[in-house]
Amino acid sequence: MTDPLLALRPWEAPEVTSWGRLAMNAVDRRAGALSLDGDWRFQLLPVPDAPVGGVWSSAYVPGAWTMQSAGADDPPQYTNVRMPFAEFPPRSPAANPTGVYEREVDIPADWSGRRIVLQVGAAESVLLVHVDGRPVGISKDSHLAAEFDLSSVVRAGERSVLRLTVVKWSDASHIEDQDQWWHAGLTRPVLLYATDPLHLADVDVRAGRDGGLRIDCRVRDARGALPDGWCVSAELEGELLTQDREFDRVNAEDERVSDFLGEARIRTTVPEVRTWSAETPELYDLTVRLHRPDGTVADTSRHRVGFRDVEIVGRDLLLNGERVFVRGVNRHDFHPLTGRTVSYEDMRADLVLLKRFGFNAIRTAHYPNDPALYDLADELGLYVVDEADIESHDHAHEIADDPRYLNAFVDRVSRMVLRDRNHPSVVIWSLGNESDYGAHHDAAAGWVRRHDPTRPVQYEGAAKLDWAATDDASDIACPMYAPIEDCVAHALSGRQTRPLIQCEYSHAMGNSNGTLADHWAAVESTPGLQGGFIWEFRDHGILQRVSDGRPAGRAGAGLYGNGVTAPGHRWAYGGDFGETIHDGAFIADGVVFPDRTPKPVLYEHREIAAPVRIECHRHEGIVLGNHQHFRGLDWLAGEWELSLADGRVLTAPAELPDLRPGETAAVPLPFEVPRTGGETWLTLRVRVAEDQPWAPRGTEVCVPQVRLRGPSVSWDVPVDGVVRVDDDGLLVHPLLTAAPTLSLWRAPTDNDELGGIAARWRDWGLDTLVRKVVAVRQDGGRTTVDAQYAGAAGVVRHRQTFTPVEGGIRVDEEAELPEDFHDVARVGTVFETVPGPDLLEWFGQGPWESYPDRSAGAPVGHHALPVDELFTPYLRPQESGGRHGVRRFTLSAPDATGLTVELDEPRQVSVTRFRAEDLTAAAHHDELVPRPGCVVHLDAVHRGLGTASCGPDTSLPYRIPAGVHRWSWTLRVL
Ligand code: IPT
Repeated sequence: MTDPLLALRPWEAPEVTSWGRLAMNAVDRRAGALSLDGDWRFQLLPVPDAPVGGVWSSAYVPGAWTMQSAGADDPPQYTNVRMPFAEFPPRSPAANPTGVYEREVDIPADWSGRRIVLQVGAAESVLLVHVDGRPVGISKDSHLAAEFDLSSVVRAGERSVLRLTVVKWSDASHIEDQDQWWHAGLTRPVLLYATDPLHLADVDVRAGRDGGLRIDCRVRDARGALPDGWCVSAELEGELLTQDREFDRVNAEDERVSDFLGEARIRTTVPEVRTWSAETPELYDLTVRLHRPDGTVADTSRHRVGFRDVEIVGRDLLLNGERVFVRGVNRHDFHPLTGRTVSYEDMRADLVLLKRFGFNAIRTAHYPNDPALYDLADELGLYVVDEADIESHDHAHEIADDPRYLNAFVDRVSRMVLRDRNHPSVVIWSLGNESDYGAHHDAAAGWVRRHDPTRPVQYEGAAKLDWAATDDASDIACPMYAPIEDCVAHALSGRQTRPLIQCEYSHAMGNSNGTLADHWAAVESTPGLQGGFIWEFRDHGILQRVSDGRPAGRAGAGLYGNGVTAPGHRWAYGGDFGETIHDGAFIADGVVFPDRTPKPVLYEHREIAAPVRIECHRHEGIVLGNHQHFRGLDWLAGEWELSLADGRVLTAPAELPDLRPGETAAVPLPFEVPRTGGETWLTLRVRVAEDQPWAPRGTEVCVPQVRLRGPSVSWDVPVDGVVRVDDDGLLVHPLLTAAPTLSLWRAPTDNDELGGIAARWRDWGLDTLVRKVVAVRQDGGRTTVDAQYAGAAGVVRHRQTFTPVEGGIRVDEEAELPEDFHDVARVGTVFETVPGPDLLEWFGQGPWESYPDRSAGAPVGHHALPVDELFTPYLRPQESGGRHGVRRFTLSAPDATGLTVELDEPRQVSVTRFRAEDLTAAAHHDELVPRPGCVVHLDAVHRGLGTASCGPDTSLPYRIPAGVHRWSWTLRVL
């Protein structure tokens, strides 16, 4: 006999979103639940209706089988927009891996007479539930839990066989076409719980900044009509609130309420309430109890309540009446060992890191994240844009108005709202991502607006048609990757009708995020702009064993740290599991590496978001400002640091003034600024003064800096000496294995490649320039070498003049780029040193990597790092390791031999073990072989990074014009 669930063929029936599934609710069921996590019997079938009966292996729950040995025949696959199969919606491919999970469950004897519920945390993408061979239910919606009432199919004290069948591809896959790895399995915990037949069916808590608290409960009795005399009580921080005994009257007077549905309402006002915000995540413990007519407790639900208001006034989004800046990031549930399954500890670590780097908001791109994430956001203080699991990208237009999918859209949005509405962190509902705009969105927005008028709703696809519209499915204009100039123009146009907060901006793929500081300068100075969400949090590199190409697995062998993998492993991206349809390294576009090592951009972001800033005013001296929205500065401590060019560094404790948000004050410096010592910088190191939930005391929060004095020019006086060049006009020097030559090329960044810029450079022949010496002249001690560098697009003239100076050689360089070379990667010098030097010390910006358009977070100072730690191991090797604004540097070996270079002006410098061609040739970090010496670049100019892999290219001020470029440097032996 055909199984009725299979007979429905629910994997090709978009109208079927569930069967036998309980309504979503926000009742907390963790206490007393029976976890079913662990190893389950497992079979991977080729198609959903293949007979079960082969050999069982085992699979771990929660987990995706694509990441486990049981799923060796069905590895992960990465596609962005395109579907991994050719079938049109609602069809799925004939080959459709289907995982059958099975295990025995012993139903506790003391559950007799109780209502027994199965909760499946997440199943990707269609779930069929059977108990002892009997059909129980169906669910879709891969990132929300599904609950089924098992009371009639299991018996307390007896053993049952629970089978969860998960079909990988379905009609639902077409609306789960997010830019991420395709996985399949039971990716969140599975549990069983029991309640009294008389139970809380839902609890809805609303708490405002005026202390107003509103609790609405739905009550049901599984036996039928509700008994007379039940009531609900609530306890806030140990204090009992009014019990609602009004239900009978409500039932009697309100014809809409039947004997079968009880509604209890509790209203109170908490005096002198401590309000919740991302800066002040004040939470109150709330326990809601349902009492039987005899007063005993039938059901309990615990919540943590944050009192806060979200509202849109005019074109501003206000949190507790304040126009807050949204410093957000897009976050997927991702882990390099387990794929879509994330642990509480991992989520906490994600959020703690975000807080430490100045973020205050998360968009749960592009589906409701694991439930624990919202608890953590409440507790640590992060605003959440909660996004429904809808992205129909590849077939967006067909689906947005296909009536067969209407139910699925409303189902997914409403279930998310019903799950998450009690979280103070959730401030905005999002209808999904990249799904065109159709009637389904209006239907879903209508449901949300009616059901939860306390929060705005947003949908990028609706608002993009006209940012100034007032009648679509979005209360916020939330574009993606809009040039900041367009946002400013809109805010100044007089047409702005609603907040403008980019749902995605500044694409963090590889070495990227150029002009973040310029972007924020515009946001902070333009009323109407409030920020946005960087794309994205984490590189989705899966830890892969190179030997057999399989995911390394849960145990974590092969993790190393600092962003790189242990030998024999690599970070896999699209194509690395043998997929023929894939989108390569586009999956690696986070501000942290797969192992959560911060990328340099995070320091940039931290500084841009600094709660404390300093300025140097001619009359007032140093002025300090509190740039928070809600807090004073008492949770912070400071230390002044004065860096002089002559190498002196003075430090002194800083007294942070008592400033309210938005206030500034002049502050005295606790030391005299020396009159000598050259260029002088004042840095305020700001640290956490008392332990915060996200940072122990002493954690650095920001390092604002001002320049107190400019450089005093000291340039070398020529002395008699000898400079040797060979027949090709190349400098001969005992410490250099490759003489200084002109460099116009860099190993293309992901932005350079995907933005088409590298292709242009290759067309011009920048990567294969041929050098030819034209003339070598001696003039006194001075040697001038004229050379030409020929590429397909023309010839670059280059002159080097070598002058012996006290203890070394001064090199003056000049390059003339013809008009056709108007936008190159860099204009500068490259040379290579002998093996030995392994430490770089420099006076300039640092200590982390910085580039011309990403240098706001790297203060000027005296920095030192081992050469091997200067390089940033972006997943696909590319230009990296640069330091901006370098005035001089020393490269030394352990025996103190080495060289020092003094630059004429602050310049872009990089010291690595790799030539640009080494980086260009490698696809993964593990393929790189470090050279024994150092490859040193000194650039007169270096093209900014921009964000062209998705979004605007490097902005004009950071591009390199044609014409003449001049730079000078002095090389000395230590
Ligand atoms: C945008 C997507 O929303 C996001 O999921 C991701 O793919 C991002 O781009 C790029 O990494 S959509 C893009 C077509 C603008």
